[in-house]
Order: sequence, then structure tokens, then C-alpha cells
Amino acid sequence: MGLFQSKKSSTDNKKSSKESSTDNKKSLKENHSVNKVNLVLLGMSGTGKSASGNTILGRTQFVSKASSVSVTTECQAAETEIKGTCVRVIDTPDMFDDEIKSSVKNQHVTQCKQLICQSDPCVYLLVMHVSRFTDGERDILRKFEETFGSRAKEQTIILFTRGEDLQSSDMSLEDFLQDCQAELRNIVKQCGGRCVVFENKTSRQHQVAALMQTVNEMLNK
Ligand SMILES: Nc1nc2c(ncn2[C@@H]2O[C@H](COP(=O)(O)OP(=O)(O)OP(=O)(O)O)[C@@H](O)[C@H]2O)c(=O)[nH]1
Ligand SMILES: [Mg+2]
Repeated sequence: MGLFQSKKSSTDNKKSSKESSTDNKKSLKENHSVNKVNLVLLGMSGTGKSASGNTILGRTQFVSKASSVSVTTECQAAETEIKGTCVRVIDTPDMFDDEIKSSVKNQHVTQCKQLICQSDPCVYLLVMHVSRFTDGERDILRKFEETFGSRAKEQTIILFTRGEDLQSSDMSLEDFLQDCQAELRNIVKQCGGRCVVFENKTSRQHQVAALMQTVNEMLNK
């Protein structure tokens, strides 16, 4: 699994057995939060999951384009290293549309879970369009919990795309959240208020740095 099977560092190898046993007592989360993480992009079709994946990776890995039909039809994973952290990015098709047959949805969910490197922490990025909150997204958190478990939202960050729309309205994220629909505000609240804004057209890396900071803060809590 590429970076996720990276060799242990020489420092690890030099640890005494006492130190190793102390390490083992640490939670899995704590043990791995600093250098490996799965980032799973979830959300409705066209919200910018694949584009955000490309921004995180710093390269065009996933197909991302304007389309009236779903572009991504299979889960895919790709890896990169960001400031010493091995980041495994998992792009997914829309799993929340009620129109999708449950057999197809189940297939996507199984595939997605298989792509998550289970020994490393997993952070879900719920991708939403900053300028459009759809009916289908009103109960996205319920569907998300049904699929990934009731505690999954504790490991979730809302990733708003089309950040340039905020800029052109001269709005900060705080302004946006204050003025947005109550249901959306509630989603953000249930996810611990963790959210970041991406503007995928220019792929500026400071956005990725802000995301990684939120990821690290969440995992180190
Ligand atoms: N202007 C702008 N366009 C964006 C942004 N993020 C994504 N897009 C565009 O939105 C369209 C859909 O993006 P995708 O990344 O394909 O969306 P997706 O969620 O992966 O869609 P599916 O694969 O169909 O589920 C593309 O034309 C992207 O270029 C953004 O931050 N700003
Ligand atoms: Mg896609």
C-alpha cells in the first residue's frame, strides 16, 4: 500500500522493549496521528470531492469535471506525503443520493471501507458546495452515520468547496455559517464545528495546510 507500508524509522528500531510496551499502551489513534492518516472524501455528486482530492494530493489524480451525471463511479485511493505525514486520500462516488440502488450503494461502501488503511486513523471529509445546500443534504449526516457508524461524525471535517464564491461575496467562513440555513449549521455543529474551505480552481497549498492542521488537532484531542 505504498506510503502506508513505509518502513519503520531507524529511531523506532532502536527503541527498548520497555519503550515499545509503553507505545503499545497508547491508543491506536495517538500512536499514528502524527505520520499517517486516511482522508475519505464523501458527499453528493458534483460537490467537488475529486477536485478536493486533487488539491490535497497536489496533482491531477482523480477525474473531476462538470457533468449532469456522476463522474466518479468507483472508489479510488492515492497517496501523498504532506510535511512528513503519509496521507491516503480516498475518493468516492455519491453514496447519499436516494435514487441510487441500495445494492450499488453497498458496493461503494464496501469498496470504500476496503480502501481505508485500518491500522491508521481515518478522517472523513464531508464535501459540500458553499453556495448550494440541497434537499438531499439535509439528512446527509443521518445517512452518513447509518453507513459509517454513529461515532463517525466525531472524525469528520466539513470541507466546503467553491471558496471563491465566499470571497466574491466578501464573506468569511464565520459570516457564511452565521447566515446559512439552520440545518447546515446543525450539521457543522454536530461535526464539532470543524470545517475548512477549499477553492479548487487554483489549488493553493495553504488550504491543504489548514486542512492538515484541523486533522491534526482533531486526532490529537
Ligand atoms: N469554481 C470551482 N469549481 C469547483 C471547485 N471544486 C470543484 N469544482 C468544479 O465542480 C465540478 C465537479 O467537481 P468534481 O470534483 O468532479 O465533483 P465530485 O464531487 O467528484 O462529483 P462526482 O464524481 O460526480 O461525485 C468540476 O467542474 C470542478 O472543476 C471549486 O472550489 N471552485
Ligand atoms: Mg468525483
